[in-house]
Amino acid sequence: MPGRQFLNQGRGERLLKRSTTIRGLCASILYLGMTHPAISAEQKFNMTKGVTDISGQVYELHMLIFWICVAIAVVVFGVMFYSIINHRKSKGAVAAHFHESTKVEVIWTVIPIIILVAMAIPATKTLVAMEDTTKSDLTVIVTGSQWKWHYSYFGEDVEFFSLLSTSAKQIDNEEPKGANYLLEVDNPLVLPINRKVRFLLTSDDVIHSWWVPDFAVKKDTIPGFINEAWTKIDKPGMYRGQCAELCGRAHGFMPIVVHAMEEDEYDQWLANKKVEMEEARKAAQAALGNVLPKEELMSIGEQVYIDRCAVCHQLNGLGVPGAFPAIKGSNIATGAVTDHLNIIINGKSGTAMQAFANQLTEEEIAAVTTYQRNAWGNDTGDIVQASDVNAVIEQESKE
Ligand code: HEC
Ligand SMILES: [Cu+2]
Repeated sequence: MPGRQFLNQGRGERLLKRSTTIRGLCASILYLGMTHPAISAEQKFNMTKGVTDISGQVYELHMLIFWICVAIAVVVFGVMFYSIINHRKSKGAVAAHFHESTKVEVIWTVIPIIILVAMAIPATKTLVAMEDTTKSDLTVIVTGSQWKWHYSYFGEDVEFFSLLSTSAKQIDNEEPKGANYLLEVDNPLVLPINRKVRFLLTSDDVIHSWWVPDFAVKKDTIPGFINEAWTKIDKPGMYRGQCAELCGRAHGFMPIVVHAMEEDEYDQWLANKKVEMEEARKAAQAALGNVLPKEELMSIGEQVYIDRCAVCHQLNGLGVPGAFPAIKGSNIATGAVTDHLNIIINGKSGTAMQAFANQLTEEEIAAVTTYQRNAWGNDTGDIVQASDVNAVIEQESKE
């Protein structure tokens, strides 16, 4: 039988030759993978190395395990295709008839165990390092909500919301899309480089996930829970990420932008921000006494509505049936002013209608309420001033 002969004849040499070819093949694939400009330069198809020590470790780990998988695949498929082709029936191959080989069983158990342990050691080391939030230099509380991020600098009295800043026109294909389409915000999170930043992450409504690939940070934000993560950025720059947990209708519209600055630049920014926030507080306080004409309330209100309410209630005030009620013709928006103010100030728990008392100034709430009561044919003629909003808030704090 020629097949049989082939198997026995010079088997050793052939296997040796075969293995050198396989080794050569592995080496050339490895070489290609690491040096080919299309693969190494662009990183277009691979994960990013990022800009932190941890993200570099995660990248190395990913590559290590990738190449182990490639090597295993080459060996396993090599043996498989070799056997299929060379021991085929048309060549007269006859199957060997043997059962149970303790030696083979031990080998195919021990080798994978060694490979798995070899992979688990570096993976565990990196994971433990990623979880170690101790010895941080500053803490930022990150809160997800539908559909924006809120950042609060722990112990610094600085906090703000960060909302998508891509215009509705770009989204509706009425304007050309910018370079950072859907990856740009009004207020980026500002962080210093070279300092360990601890994140405490939570949510106001549903589960979101704060993900910045360049930092290798991706953590769920869960209502009622606080998760932790940390980063230490090496290079100044703008780093972009997204919410990575399907969180409802505008899930794709809550990007993350981190502006990493030199340390002294950051300190200056923080100091300026504190002054700016103090001034905004004073201005809001002063505005409580303002009596604005209807036109001005309507125009401020329209802008607030477009920026903050239209994502749910829609520009035309018709809402989304089954999810978000229409404001046009709504009983609340055409009924008692205090009921209307109440739902905007306090939200409605258990629904996507959030409390806007801490998100908007009294003047903005007054303006948007006036707008909703007079736009789209609601025509109540009502004018709401900041002092009216303040009265409702004060009333509640007394109760
Ligand atoms: C994330 C989605 C979302 C956003 C943003 C939002 N709302 Fe709502 N709103 C809702 C939902 C959901 C309800 C219905 C709550 C319920 O079940 O009663 C609601 C109800 C209302 C109602 C009562 C309507 C009625 O007839 O029941 C008013 C008024 C209102 N919202 C005003 C606003 C204003 C003003 C803003 C912007 C400052 C705003 N909403 C932003 C989701 C949203
Ligand atoms: Cu989200």
